[in-house]
Amino acid sequence: MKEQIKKIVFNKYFYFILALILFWIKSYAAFKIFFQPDLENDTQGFILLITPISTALVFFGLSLFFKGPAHRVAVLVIDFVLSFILTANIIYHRFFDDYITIPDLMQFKNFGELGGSAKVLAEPIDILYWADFIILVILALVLKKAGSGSFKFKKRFAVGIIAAGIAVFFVNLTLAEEQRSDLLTRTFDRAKLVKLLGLYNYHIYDAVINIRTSSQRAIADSSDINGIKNYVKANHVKPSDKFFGAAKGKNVILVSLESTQSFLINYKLHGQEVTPFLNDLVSKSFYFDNFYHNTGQGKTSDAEFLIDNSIYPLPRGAVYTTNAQNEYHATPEILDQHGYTSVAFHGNHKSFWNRDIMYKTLGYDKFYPEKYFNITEDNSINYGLKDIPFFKQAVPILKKVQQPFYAKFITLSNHFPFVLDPEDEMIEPANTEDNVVNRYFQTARYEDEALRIFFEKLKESDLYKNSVIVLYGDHYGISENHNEAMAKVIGVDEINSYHHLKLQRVPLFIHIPGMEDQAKVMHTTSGEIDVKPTILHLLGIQTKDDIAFGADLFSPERPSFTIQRDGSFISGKYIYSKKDSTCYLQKTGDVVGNKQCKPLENKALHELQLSDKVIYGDLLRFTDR
Ligand code: GP9
Ligand code: MN
Repeated sequence: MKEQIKKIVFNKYFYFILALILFWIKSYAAFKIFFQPDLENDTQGFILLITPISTALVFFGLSLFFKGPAHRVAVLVIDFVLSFILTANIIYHRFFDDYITIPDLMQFKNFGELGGSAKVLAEPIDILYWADFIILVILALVLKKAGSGSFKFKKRFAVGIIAAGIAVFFVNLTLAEEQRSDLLTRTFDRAKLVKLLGLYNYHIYDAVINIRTSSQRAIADSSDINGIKNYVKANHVKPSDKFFGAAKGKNVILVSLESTQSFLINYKLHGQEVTPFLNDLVSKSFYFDNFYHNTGQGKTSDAEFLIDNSIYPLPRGAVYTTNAQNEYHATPEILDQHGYTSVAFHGNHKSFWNRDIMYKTLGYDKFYPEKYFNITEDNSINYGLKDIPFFKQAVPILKKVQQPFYAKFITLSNHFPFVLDPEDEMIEPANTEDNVVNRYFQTARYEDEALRIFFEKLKESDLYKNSVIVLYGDHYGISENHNEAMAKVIGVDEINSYHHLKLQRVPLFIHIPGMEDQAKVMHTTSGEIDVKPTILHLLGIQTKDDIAFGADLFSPERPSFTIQRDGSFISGKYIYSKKDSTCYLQKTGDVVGNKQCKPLENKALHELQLSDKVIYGDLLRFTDR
């Protein structure tokens, strides 16, 4: 018996296989016991089981290129590094409820500080995450003492093991993409990335993104900003005399209306209004009915980026995740110089869209994500806290924020797939063939009710009359996949690219208590890109030296024009679809020769290129404050 055990232990493959198995068990246990990601289905459970395997095969596979005892040393080094990464994340997660990112590591200027807090946060149980390493060290010493001789592995075997690891990774990736399409291009949430790719693959991904971002940054230099400055200056429009400073010193309350498109406003379903509160608000506000989103893959976060910076988000990926270390000159930072406090509220996890990090970069003083709210099974659905309890719980916090403030509220309930609990249904679903579209009206109706309650709560204190309230739809809610039903909804035979672009309109309300008598529906063609200079001008802050691509919505000089992230554009006269290269008359939808759209098409492309250059090159670091 003893001989048999000895034979197994002395087998040259034994140490390697043991390391693999122990590492796998440990990594899986760490997730099950410590990180506890919320698994929505069996596939996600299966993904969790296989993610450590790809890492183990690829990394431990490298040790197979070493001969004899050196192979065991290589296994130990690899296991040490992987265990270190795991424990570091566990300790970090204990405090931050998040995973480590590379820029995060860079921020700890001296490692002493890091070591200090790690000591406080480490717990005795963490030693268990080193159990495999300890076993492997002991075994290596025993084997050494027993004089296990020299051996080597076939190169083919080593390569085969690494290839198998890569194959498992691709299986993992395919399953992950099935769970969440565009996971890698759009990034979303670290918690989601780790859940679907595993901790180690996530770190590799994070490293690749960071290397790409910093190399783009490295090739830029200070002269690159000059052309952009000139362009922006040439396009700057003077603020309107009437509105400049009209809301000086007031608080700004910004509400991001999830997936809310303009066609909902004044729409009647089964003879009922879908958005009765907003419809009424139209008559008390400056309401922009030709206002478009300019977002790309970063959706809500792209909209937030546009609103605060008046710079376009990126053609692929979410600027909130790829370029959160850049220098910006966002509204919160500018308002800080005028004595404002900036805060943001959102009933979802803080790392979604990398908000926790990006908000600091943009100059928000405080972020109130999920953990500041009382969220239960009953008051949450889909992505998080329902809009009504969200506003109800947020207003008391807002009341304590030092005034004047710039406060952003990000709603959630009207999010795909538009699900509601029965008690929140306030209108019957629509009756198209498409249930997504049918339910959309119901979640929008619920959101409208939440806004009514929000205003009611604000009116209970002085906050209401001391604030300017800006409500904007963040991006479309109904994608092209639902064109058939949407054709019925908007009453056309078929949705062509003209209708599609018109459907990219989202509502914008600028509600200034005390100025209701001047309420007006404004028809200027515009977009999220224009909000920053508009707000700053209302507060009486000049923007002529700002690198901003938008133009004040109240300025009589502003051109009626806005761009879509794919290079399509909408102007007072034309609509151009980049996708099928068609030029339409804006008012009628009649197709006209492409020549007529060409000059503005070129302008749109040029403007997008300049804007992208600002972000890729991190060019705002070369401007003065
Ligand atoms: C998530 C929420 C939704 O926190 O903002 O983001 P979206 O999917 O609309 O971009
Ligand atoms: Mn959104």
